[in-house]
Amino acid sequence: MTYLHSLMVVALATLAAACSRVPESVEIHQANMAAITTGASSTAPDPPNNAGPPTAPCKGNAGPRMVALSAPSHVAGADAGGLHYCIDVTEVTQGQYAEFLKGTTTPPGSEHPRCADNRSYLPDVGPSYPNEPRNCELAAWAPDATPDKPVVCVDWCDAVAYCRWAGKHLCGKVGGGDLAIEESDNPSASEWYNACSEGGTHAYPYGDNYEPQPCLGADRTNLSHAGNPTSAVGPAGEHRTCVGTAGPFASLVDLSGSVQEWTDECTWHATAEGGGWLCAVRGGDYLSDAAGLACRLTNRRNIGAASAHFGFRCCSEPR
Ligand SMILES: [Ca+2]
Repeated sequence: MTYLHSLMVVALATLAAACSRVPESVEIHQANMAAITTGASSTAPDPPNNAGPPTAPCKGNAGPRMVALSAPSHVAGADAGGLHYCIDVTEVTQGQYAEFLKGTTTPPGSEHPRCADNRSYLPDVGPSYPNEPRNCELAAWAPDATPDKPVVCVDWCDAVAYCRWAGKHLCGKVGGGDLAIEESDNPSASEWYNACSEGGTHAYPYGDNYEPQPCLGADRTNLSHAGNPTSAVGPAGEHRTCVGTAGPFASLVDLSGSVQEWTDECTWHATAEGGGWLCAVRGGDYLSDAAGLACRLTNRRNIGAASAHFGFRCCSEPR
């Protein structure tokens, strides 16, 4: 009996030890899954700017994590707390855009009344032919090799379609809808400008005066990637110095620099041929100078333009 009893004690102790390890192993498994899901390696320096539950306080079901912001109200009699909305903490990545390409059921051309000419959501990459000019090298779109890099070479309509698919909208007017481009530097009106300028209080996300290091512009590119500037743009959200100064603004990365960002801030441009829509691409990119990297609007392009310098992020409403 004594021997059997001892055996049972040992067996129970072993069982208890095994049980106590179960939660630990589940935790490790979940951590691994998170790393796989986000494309992060175990040695990556704090990737969660683009990871985790995508939209906890915000509408949306795909894409970068979001934070909720308030925009100042300059309208007499309006709520002193301003209007609230949500914005992606990083530019949309190639991996996220690839999910959209697989999942969307909206035919190109039907995503927005301005986009009837859009024939494809694919980034505009590949070799150029006389009747089929391309704007970007093949390497600019490599969702399997570089899933965490910002998607580029997408036009305004592609960006609109992605944000709609994700349950969000291309950043535009605070309170909803598109914004007249003339209002694009009004923090009470522009979701993107309010986010970049911290409610209109800064010229750059990090302060009033340009600095070469916090954000990825020409100065930082030349310092870190001399001779090979096209390799300068790394994973979205890696420039943890390129953020706002306080509160949720301090979670927003790369509004200045990295890649320029399409917004729903457009104007009709009449020409002899009939005209077209020009839309804002904001914040400058990895080759921009101090002026181009500012939060105020400095660039606008044809709605169908795609470039290795142009990406985007989305906005949405609080849940
Ligand atoms: Ca940017």
